[in-house]
Amino acid sequence: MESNALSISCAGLTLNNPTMLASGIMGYSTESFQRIANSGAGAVVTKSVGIQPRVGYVNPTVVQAESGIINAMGLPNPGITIFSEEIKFSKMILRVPLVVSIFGYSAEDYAEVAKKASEAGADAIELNVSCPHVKQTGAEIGQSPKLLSEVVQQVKIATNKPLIVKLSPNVTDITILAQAAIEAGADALTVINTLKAIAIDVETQTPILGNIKGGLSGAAIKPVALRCVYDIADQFKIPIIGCGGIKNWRDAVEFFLAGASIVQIGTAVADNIEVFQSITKGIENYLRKKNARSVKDIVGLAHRK
Ligand code: RRO
Repeated sequence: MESNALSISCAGLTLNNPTMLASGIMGYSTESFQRIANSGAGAVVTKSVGIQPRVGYVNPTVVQAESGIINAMGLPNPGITIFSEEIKFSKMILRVPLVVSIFGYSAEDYAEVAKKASEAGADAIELNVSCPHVKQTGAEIGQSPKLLSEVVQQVKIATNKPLIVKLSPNVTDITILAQAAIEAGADALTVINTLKAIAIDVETQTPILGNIKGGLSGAAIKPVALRCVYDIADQFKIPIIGCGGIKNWRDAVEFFLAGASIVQIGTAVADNIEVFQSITKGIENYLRKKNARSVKDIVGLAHRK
């Protein structure tokens, strides 16, 4: 095994190890990015930011489910003008790549936010076209090959930073959306955002979340995420960032074997910020045991016929 077996170059980004903080968890301040980087993440992704500030949905915004959580935060964010200052500040301090997640209500919005985030110093842009529960953005764009294609094309014109498109699992065939994103110029795909879900309280006999429905994340969605990665890797050559229920090295390795080159960790970070280190150590041991020189050596191996 090479000494830098864990480092990975993918879609124009180079990471010391193949883990990233997923968007949505601890994602707004330089201080929290720094904490995540110090605990061993190879890169961090911000919470999604749009043109205007949004306060998000009323509480409760998160509820525990079996083997996961359901959230409906509602895209709370300070808006790109204020957030640009945080990006600039983070870039002075952070020693891992900073990926800025963005959203909009039109292709023009997405392009404007991407341009401002890039000018502020983002190392890459992740397009949130997959939030399951905010109207006129997110999955409402990412479920339509035509709208998705328009957004990706406009953002491609607005920035020359690597462009990562985060796909929704709430579709009939995720490969159709993957194809639209790839043909429009995506450099990588993050697979997947949360699954649309609901929790109901039997005492009050009402939905628990303020927004009624939300997105399920955590261990419960891992097999679905893994299948989505597998389906896309089966058809396309694009770099894939696996996301969904990864909490230990074994989960991460499953995603590499399915075709991902990097994994994002979200829900598991809320329980244990040290998760990046334990996953990285476990991947390193696994590569050594299998005589693999790097993560790249095992990417997609589960597709061998
Ligand atoms: O903010 C949210 O409620 C949210 C977003 Br933007 C997303 O992409 N996925 C999710 O589960 N929640």
